[in-house]
Amino acid sequence: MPKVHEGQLDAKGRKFGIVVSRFNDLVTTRLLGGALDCIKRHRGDDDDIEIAWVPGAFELPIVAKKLATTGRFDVVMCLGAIVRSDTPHFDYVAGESAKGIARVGLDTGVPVIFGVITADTVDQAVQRAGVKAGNRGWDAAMNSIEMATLMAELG
Ligand code: INI
Repeated sequence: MPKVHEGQLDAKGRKFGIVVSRFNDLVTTRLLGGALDCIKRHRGDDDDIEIAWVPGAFELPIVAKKLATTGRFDVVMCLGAIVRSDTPHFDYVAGESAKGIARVGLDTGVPVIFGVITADTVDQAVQRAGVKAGNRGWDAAMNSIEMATLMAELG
């Protein structure tokens, strides 16, 4: 029989670092609300959660790295909302944010979850933040719980 490893959806005792961006905060505060609700509904504790606010999605990776290297967290979650405009700015912010977040996880060994919405319009982003199309913050928290428990199991 193969030995199978998988995470459990139990947040009890797990430590969460959350980095959340102020840009488009109409959306990001809803992502944060969804994430906190999800952690609590899976037996997580408020005292095991730390939240750091950054100006925009571009700044998520550096603060994620700062949190990941403290050794205080089992997982770090990045929450943001990047909305397309008619300039190439969106592509730079979205690209660097995604690349940076991926790199922090690989460089530190602490799982870093990409809870960043990219959307064509604010309306579309709001829909993915608890209105019509689920809440990506809740999803990011589920992924965080799964990764925190999987990494612990792997030792
Ligand atoms: N930051 C976002 O989080 N979302 C956006 O949609 C966005 N747009 O479109 O400009 C955005 N820009 C700010 C950027 O993340 C940095 O905070 C800024 O450039 C300072 O470094």
